[in-house]
Amino acid sequence: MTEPVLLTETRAGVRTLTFNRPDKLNAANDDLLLTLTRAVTEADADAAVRVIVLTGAGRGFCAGQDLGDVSGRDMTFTEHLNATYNPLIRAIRGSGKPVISAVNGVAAGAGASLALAGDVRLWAESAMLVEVFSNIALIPDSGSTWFLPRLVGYHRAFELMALAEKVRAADALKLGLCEQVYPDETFRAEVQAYAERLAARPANALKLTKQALNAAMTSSLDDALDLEARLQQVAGDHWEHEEGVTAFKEKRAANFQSEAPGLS
Ligand code: T3D
Repeated sequence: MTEPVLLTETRAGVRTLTFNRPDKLNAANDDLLLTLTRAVTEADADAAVRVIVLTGAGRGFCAGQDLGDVSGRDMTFTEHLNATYNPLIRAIRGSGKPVISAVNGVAAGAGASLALAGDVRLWAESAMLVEVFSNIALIPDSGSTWFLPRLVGYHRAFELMALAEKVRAADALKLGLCEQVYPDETFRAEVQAYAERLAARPANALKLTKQALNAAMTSSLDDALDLEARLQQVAGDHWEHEEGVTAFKEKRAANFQSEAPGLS
């Protein structure tokens, strides 16, 4: 029996999607890309899921496009990106739920883009990111040209891309490519614990926060202020807000886990 390209597990509101082609450091073939995009979209629509985690099986996170899968392909590069990687990156960034890129090992090429695409990036100590595209004379894709300069500035991004320099965990933390680095031995448990902390937060408020932040990445201050004012009304009208204020007054922890009737 052939192994599934993607493993799915849900625990305590956390849906973990594990790329499962470990012999190739989880290099992406079309099956993985399309299955993953579907899985992110399904997780987004599933009320039982509050946080989505993307990670890799074995020692790699994702080595980018499976280079064994390209020759004889019946699509141009543009068609292929528009049919596979781009819908995936849009599904991740457009999800109303926090997405964690849990980078357990090497993240190369489009795998580096996936490592950067999460709302939260958690790395194992042995993880490494490489914008490897120029080694095969391609340009960075799957959002890397958008994510990386916003994190490290144009010039550092260009250098990392042009020289395909490897960024290891300690440097990634300094450069702002990840939020936390955990020991390899405890990495998966730490990711689950972090994800459960996020899952306990107010889901509607986080969805709106993500919407506002994503819009602000490309908007003027004026537009950001207008959008905040609109979305704050949506947050303020939601039961989560009432629960948060009541809990504060009653000096207890807020419970944002209820049925969440207003969530859509
Ligand atoms: O639409 C389009 O097609 C355009 C989209 C492009 C998106 C992209 O991602 S382009 C970039 C494609 N990715 C690469 O070029 C990365 C190639 N891999 C590497 O440079 C290195 O493998 C790594 C730096 C990622 C890791 O190096 P290392 O030394 O830790 O591992 P390794 O020994 O090179 O790899 C282990 C195995 O994984 C090996 O197989 P083997 O020899 O044990 O049978 C290797 O061939 C395989 N592997 C690694 N990356 C890929 C791969 N197999 C197929 N495709 C890969 N991308």
